[in-house]
Amino acid sequence: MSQSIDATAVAAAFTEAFGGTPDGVWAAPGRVNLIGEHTDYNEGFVLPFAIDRAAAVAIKLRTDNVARLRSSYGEALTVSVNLDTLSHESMQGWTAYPLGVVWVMRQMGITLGGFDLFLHSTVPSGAGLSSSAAIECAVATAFNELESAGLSLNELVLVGQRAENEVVGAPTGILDQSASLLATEGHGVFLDCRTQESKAVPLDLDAANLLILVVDTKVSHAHATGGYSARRASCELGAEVLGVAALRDVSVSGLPEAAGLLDEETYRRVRHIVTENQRVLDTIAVLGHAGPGAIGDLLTASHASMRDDFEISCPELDLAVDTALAHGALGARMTGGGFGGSAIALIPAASEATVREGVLQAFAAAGFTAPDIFAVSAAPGARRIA
Ligand code: GAF
Repeated sequence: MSQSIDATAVAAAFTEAFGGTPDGVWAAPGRVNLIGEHTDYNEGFVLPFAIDRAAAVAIKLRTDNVARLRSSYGEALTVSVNLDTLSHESMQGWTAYPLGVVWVMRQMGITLGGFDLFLHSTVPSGAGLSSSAAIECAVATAFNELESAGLSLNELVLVGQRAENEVVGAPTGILDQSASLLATEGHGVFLDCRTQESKAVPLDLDAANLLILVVDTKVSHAHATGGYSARRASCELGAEVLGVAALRDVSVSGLPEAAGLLDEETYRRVRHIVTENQRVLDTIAVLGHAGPGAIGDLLTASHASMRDDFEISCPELDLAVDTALAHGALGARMTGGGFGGSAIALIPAASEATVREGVLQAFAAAGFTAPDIFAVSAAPGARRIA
């Protein structure tokens, strides 16, 4: 199946589901986070880029307050809800993402009536590539335009984040929605999560004969439960004990003092965030003066920090990283929230087959499910495509 979104096919699927022609089709990409993991909710720095896999929604406004939703996921079932009686219980499964956005926009006082919506996505779900944020951002972009709501991109980021936090129930930061909405082709998004200031950073892998491979381990993760919120709680505890507003305010030179104030585990969580923030800044500096071929060690150090200090990796992610490095990757790390999902490897383009084969063989030898391995390039952010 092609991973690029065919707007005509999405519009045709809409027509088959609901009849009539949609008012438009909007797409928003998934993302790979190059570096800066779990730093977003600590008001720190991140450097993601959008990938060439996206969620697309075809939408037609209705004259009543009924929303009908259908997707190309699984069975062809239409979910129908009345927006005036929308409750958390009526927003279940994949519909929580589009309806969550609608719920937030209505809470903000934006007049938003009924609609028919068809969703098709090429972002694999549960792979740590922001399939949920892609849906939220496509829907938020669509209604911002359809209802002339006039929200800025940074405001749309917060709409998506609120949908995730308040409706889906995942206590996530702004990394994923920022990548999906602010990305530009061929660039990473260097984002200060405290101020929401962002800068497009050139990521010209082709010119350097490099590429980034994603290894989707197929180990599924969910951030609404378990480890993600526990890590967030550790960070908040660390900030409280250290007397700072957020861990962004602790520098690498402040770590020895922090060690004396925190229990051993909280200290390691804090050390990951503090050193990861510095690695993002170092990556920006190295990209600027030496280019992407020189950032490999920073990526690999980031993985070690997530594996040993933040403890959000898993055997499959570690194997993907170690095997890619053993087969010529310049750097490799898990990407996204962790506990499964995907790793990325920065490799010389000429090594693609070697790295791919090596990882496949290592997974087979370990008895792990075969991973999905594919190259990604820095794609544009959310936009209307028809
Ligand atoms: C997930 C979250 F949604 C992001 O906000 C971010 O915290 C990320 O994990 C870890 O960097 O993707």
